[in-house]
Amino acid sequence: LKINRVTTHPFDGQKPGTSGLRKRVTVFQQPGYTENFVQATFDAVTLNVLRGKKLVIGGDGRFLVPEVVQIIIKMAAANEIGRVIVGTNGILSTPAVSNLVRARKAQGAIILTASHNPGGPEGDFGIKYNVENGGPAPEGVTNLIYECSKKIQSYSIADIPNVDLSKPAEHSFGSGFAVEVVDSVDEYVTCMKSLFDFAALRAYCSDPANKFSMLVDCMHGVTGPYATRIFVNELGNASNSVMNNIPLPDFGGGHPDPNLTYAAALVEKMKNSEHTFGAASDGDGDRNMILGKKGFFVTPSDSVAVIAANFAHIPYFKQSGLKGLARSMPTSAALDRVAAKLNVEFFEVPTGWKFFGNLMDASRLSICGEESFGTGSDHIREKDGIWAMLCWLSIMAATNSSVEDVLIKHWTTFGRNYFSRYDYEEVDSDKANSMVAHLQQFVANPALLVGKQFGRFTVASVDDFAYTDPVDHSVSLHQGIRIIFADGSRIIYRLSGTGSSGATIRVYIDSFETDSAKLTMDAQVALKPLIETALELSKLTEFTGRKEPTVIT
Ligand code: VG1
Ligand code: CO
Repeated sequence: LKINRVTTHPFDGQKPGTSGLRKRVTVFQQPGYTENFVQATFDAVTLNVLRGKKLVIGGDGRFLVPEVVQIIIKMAAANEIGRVIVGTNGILSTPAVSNLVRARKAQGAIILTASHNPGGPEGDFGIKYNVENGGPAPEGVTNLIYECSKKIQSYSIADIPNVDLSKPAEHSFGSGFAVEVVDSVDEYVTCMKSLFDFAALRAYCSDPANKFSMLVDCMHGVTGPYATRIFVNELGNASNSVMNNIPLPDFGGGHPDPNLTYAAALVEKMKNSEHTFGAASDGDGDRNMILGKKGFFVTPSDSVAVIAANFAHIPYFKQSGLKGLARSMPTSAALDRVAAKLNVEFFEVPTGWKFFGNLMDASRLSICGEESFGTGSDHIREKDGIWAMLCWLSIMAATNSSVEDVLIKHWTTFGRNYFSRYDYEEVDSDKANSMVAHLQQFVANPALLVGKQFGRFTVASVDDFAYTDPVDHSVSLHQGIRIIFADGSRIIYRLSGTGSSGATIRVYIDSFETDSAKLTMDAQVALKPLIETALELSKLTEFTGRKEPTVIT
């Protein structure tokens, strides 16, 4: 192989955030920018981990994926990686990548996605490194990548032609380097079949007596081929059960984020039809939204709690048992109550899927979730949208209940955590930081708030969430400011780590209700007093000039 060593200079800000490096496409298009970050990644991990070994590459089909896959293949060859496993046309969902790493015993993966952020020439792009367990690289690795990016002087790239990724095939380049193009969907379907009873699901979906019909919105993201294969071909649902199922480089101009705002088209269709189950997934297929008849909305915090409470209806957990449960800190405390009832270990981790991996590897965690439409389990090391939909189908089939019935039964048993998140996007960074500084005074001096009464809520504690990993004992500080009330209700403030410009402020409200007369209120109505308190205490409007959030979920 002829290797070219190309002289380069460091770019500022190649620091991976909550989920990899995410920037505007135009930033990645600067000459050398993408190559630098890929080389920094290889510099951080190649010598001890990847040399002569296997690397999985896959992207969500967004603009720039085809070009960047070819660059990474050539750089992998130059950096002495032995084998690259890549999906057809460079396409793999994030959960499919995680599964492939594990199924094929690869040593790492590079995922090309900016998840739910818009794509296209004016949109976002991203590069994320995953490690041997199939999960996002822990902070120790991402910090090392950043350090390498600051010192880089050259990158290495092999002089080989572009590889034909249009169909599964093996391409050998001599000197120990090969590229294996695999079907994007096959291996993932095999995994799902090992977790769920497809025959029982097929029987449920197709029995007219159940009046079952589903609608899944793939939002022109990567899940189209996966959802079509599983829900239509395998489970026998009508071919129009899956919408927007052709992955497009710009997601059809949309914002592939499965929530009530951006998946409004699905919500409308559910309201105006008799579909009994609705779902949507994001650009890279790790997020999901679950809806019932007429668009009945299941919050992600409730979804993970319901799946955990009904674990025995899912063959994989029925066999392996439930090892433990976990949620990210801002996620509502609905899951906590399930863990207490089932008497299993429970963990509260910082935002971002990478914090669940160690617990799963240590066999202490089975099911986990985040309020940001992320649900998953230890079958892989990423959250998994299609898996969550299959869990819901399994629960509906086993209990012969509607989505709404499942939820109401859950709230009646456990009480209900009303939950909402307010996002203020593209806020001037200085303004966002002054608001955080203002809130920090309550952390420094909790006596300013503790004992104070806001309506029916009394402040019990104020802190800045810190986490010590129970497995490797690594410490993550400043993960969000929490105001916790005596009944367990909470207000949380944190800045996003996935935005591509300016700052995004997230305000999370979690309010616990046990009064059986108040279990089916509109969440915004139920939460109004606490939301007003959150805005008042943070002086958000004063600091940022924003009167309304950009998105409410
Ligand atoms: C957001 C969510 C977080 C999620 C992350 C990645 O991060 O809040 O829960 O893990 O996105 O999601 P932040 O730092 O912006 O709040 V995604 O689907 O990459 O895949
Ligand atoms: Co995603």
